[in-house]
Amino acid sequence: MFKKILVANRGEIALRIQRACRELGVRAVMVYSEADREAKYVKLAEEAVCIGPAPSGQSYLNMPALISAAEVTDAEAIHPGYGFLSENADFAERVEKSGFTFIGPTADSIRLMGDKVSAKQAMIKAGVPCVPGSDGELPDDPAAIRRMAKVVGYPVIIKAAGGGGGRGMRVVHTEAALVHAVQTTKAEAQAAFGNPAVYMEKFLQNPRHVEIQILADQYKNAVYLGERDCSMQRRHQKIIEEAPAPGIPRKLIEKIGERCAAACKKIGYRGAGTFEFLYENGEFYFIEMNTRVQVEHPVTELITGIDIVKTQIMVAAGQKLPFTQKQIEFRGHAIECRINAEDPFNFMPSPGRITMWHPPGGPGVRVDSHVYTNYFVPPNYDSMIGKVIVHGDSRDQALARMRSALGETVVEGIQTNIPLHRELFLDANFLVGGTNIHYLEKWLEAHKR
Ligand code: MV4
Repeated sequence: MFKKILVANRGEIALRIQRACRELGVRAVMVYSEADREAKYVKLAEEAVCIGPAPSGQSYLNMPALISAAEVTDAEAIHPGYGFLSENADFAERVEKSGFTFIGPTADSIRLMGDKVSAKQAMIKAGVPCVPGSDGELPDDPAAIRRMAKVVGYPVIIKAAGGGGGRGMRVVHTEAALVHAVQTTKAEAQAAFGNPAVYMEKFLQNPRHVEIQILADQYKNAVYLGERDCSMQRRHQKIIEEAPAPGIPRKLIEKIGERCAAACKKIGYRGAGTFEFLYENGEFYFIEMNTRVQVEHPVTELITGIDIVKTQIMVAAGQKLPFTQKQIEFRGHAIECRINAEDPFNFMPSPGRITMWHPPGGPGVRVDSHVYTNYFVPPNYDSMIGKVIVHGDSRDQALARMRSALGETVVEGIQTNIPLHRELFLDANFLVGGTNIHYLEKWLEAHKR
């Protein structure tokens, strides 16, 4: 095991990684920008290094500053968390070339999955079901593009190979609009990602977003930890996630999970990862793979009892996965609410000083947050200030525990989205379960104020 790890992130995930290190007996070096001096995980740190001014380009995205921080503190490995440099293959490569271990997959795996065309081709080859569409990158020939769309069937969606997470996509309903849409998406993709390649898929109109968590070691052992339903989102920002996904047959999850684990073995994947699927009419369609730990990992931790962050560190240190697929059991139901410092109904960011922080507690309630009373939420970063995660024997019990938890949470001094969560946990359709990716935006439109 490593003696010392550098945590190259901020916020709740920095604290989460620090906690995993403590449990493993590993020293955690925290890094912070000038805006994060007062962060809880910096105060709790045995060692912390300031890496630059508030803007993330000069701090959390500053590769030389992070690598120097690892050098001066004699850290052996770097955990990138999520966001920032976590899926940057060049960073993973520079970390390794500088003699440190990148806590994540190899740079080659990150690169393979970062290009959505190569990711999809790898998944087709590995037997993971994908959305029907073009066989790889679209050609330039307009007639060839039109022929493809005819075969796929309208509506189609044009997606940038360099995109992902909702960036660089365009839906096309008619042949008349097709070629222009492809040209525009290519131009935008070139400007945004430096890569003009685009591909085509059948556009699924009302899917759910269901993802499979995997863990793999460097000895070709790989397991799936079940699924998460992340359909409750606005503008590609998830706000509620849960596991298991309501109403999806266990046998189908097992089949898709096995395929994901087999794909990991096939591509030599190491670490934690998530296969993102669209789920519609009883079928799974792979869209993207995330090669990092995700915000919503706790719901999977609560239903499996497995510590995903600890396992990431163990496999990065060269250990074997400490469990087999057969040993993994799924128990009960977990739900997460992301708590954001924002106006609950117009979503304007609401940074500032938290004058009162009273987190919820009780049986089956977990709070992952780096904030505290008198903490100043800086305006420079993502607005998420923490997560409330509940576990229950059944979905109904988890819902009741979340309602209770949201009821006792107090955040004063800034606005948060807690009032929105409180209303959603009374919404009849959400309570039934299985709402699709458009549900929240339609709900907000119908509940305008
Ligand atoms: C799609 C789709 C419908 N059909 N692909 C958006 C984020 C990116 N990961 C992929 N996305 C989508 N891809 C096909 N073929 C609809 C979306 C989509 C979406 C997906 C997941 C969660 C929220 C979403 C919101 C709008 C669109």
